[in-house]
Parts: sequence; structure tokens; C-alpha cells
Amino acid sequence: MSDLTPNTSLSNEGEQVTLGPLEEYRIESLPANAYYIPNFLTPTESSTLLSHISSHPWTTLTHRRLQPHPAPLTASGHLLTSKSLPQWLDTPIVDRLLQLTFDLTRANSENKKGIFTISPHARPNHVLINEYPPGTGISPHEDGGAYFPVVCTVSLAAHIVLEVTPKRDIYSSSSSSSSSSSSSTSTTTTATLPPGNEENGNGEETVYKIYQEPRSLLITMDEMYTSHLHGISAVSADEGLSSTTVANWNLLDDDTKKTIEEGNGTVKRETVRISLTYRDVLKVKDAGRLFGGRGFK
Ligand SMILES: O=C(O)CCC(=O)C(=O)O
Repeated sequence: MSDLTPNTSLSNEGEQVTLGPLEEYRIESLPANAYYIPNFLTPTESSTLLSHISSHPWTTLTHRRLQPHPAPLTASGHLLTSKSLPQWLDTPIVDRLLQLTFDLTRANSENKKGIFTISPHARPNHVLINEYPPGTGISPHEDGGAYFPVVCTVSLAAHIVLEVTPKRDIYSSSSSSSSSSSSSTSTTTTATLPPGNEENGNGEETVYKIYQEPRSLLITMDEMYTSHLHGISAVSADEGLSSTTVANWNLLDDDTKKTIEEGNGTVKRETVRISLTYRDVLKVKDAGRLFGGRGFK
């Protein structure tokens, strides 16, 4: 534990969230960098958020519903609005995200103190809320260039398993020409697959599984953001879960581990899971000032 990053205690109506330094939550078995924080919200905070969410309109997709706050991104990836995040999405979550700090000896840079310290707006300015009824998911994808490459996902109401897999094309192209990586503008990548991600004998790729408990926070950044795809299988039960297949096993609550073990590695998705994904959109246009020609922030 670093001396530079003391514990932070935050109280809420008698319940308390105690956050340690970010390094305590690193998912060691994943490529750099992913952090998993169980019990990031109290049960009361979770209920309050769920009731705010239920009072806002949803955008309906084929299998899912979502809410973009404060506004959807434009087709070119801009946030076009004069609004900030609503207060109920800002407090306590953003306050808490901004208090999470790196161990500076490992981060090796005095400028990189918090997860949003060097992002353009120094804080998340956008939240995408997704709803996943049992049996639904999201196809493997990457979040792309519209955002600063740090993603903070809060899970509510039910668990989900996020599956992360390396972008095969990047790895195979850098394998064939390992000396060309310095000319790449989009990613930093290595010529070999990370341990555990070799193809198995059937030509299928091994996938990292991250088990997200209700009220937890997952942070992904760096190589996890730039060189990997993430998705959620559209299943009504998650299978094959164990201490060897779940990357964040050591960070899970004891009750969760017990549930997984008692189900022999299978956990049913009984109820709807809601996620709140906090990101900093790089290009913001103030809708109110657009016609004055001074719209970009
Ligand atoms: O709901 C989640 O945990 C993942 C959401 C996601 O992949 C996204 O918003 O890009």
C-alpha cells in the first residue's frame, strides 16, 4: 500500500464505503490495466440510483434499452449539449472516481495521479446506462476514439460476466512485423499474445472473464482499452466460472465465490442488470454557443 494514497472513507446514512489505493484493486491476471472494486456503492446508493434511472426515458434497441446522459453522441463522436451530467449521476460516483489514485512509484509519473488527471476535462462528462434482461448481452466491440481511454463501469441490481479478448488482427500484424510498432499511431502492442490467450486446440480463442457483482466498479484503461474487445454473452446463466477462469476471483466477495462454487461454476441471471459507464468524451460542443462559432470545449 502506498503512503501517497491513504484510505478514503465516505459515509452514507450510516453505511460506509472505504476505498483503498487503486493498486489494491488491480486484476493481476489481465493485461494492463484493469481494476475491480467490489462494494463501490452502498445498498442505499444503489437503490437511489435505480429509482432515478427508472424515472428517465429509455432508448429501445432490438434486445436492450439504454439511456445516454447528458445526451447521445453525434455520429462523428461529439457530445453536443449545453448540459453537464445530472447531479444524481455525479454524486457520489464521480466524486469517488476522482479520489482513486495510482501508486506513484508504479505509475512512474507525477502527472498521472488519478484516473482522469490527464483526460481533457479531468473528469467523466458522459454516462451510458445499459439495461440487460437475463438472456441479453452486447457483442464484442471496442469503445474507439471518441473517448479518453479510461472506462469506469458501475454494475447495479445483478451480476454480469464481461468477456475480454485481444484484437487478433493487431496481434497477428505485429507478429509478422514486430519492428513496425513504433510507426503505429493507434496502439501500443506487443508481438506476442498475453499469457493465457493462445488459441486452444480447436482454434478458438481463450477469453478473459471478469465477474461484475452488483454495486461494483470496473475500470479498464491503457492496453485493455486500445488492444482488446469486450462483450457480454446473451445467456440466461453464466457457466464455467471458477478460481481459474474468473480473472478477478481474488477480489470477489466471499458470498459470491460460495454461490459460484455451490452452482458448480454456473450462476443464473435471475434479474435485470443495469450498468452505468462513465467516460470522458474528447470533443464537446456547447449546443447553446454553436452559432457564435465558439462551441468546442
Ligand atoms: O454494460 C457493460 O458492462 C458494458 C457496456 C459497454 O460495453 C459499452 O458501453 O461500451
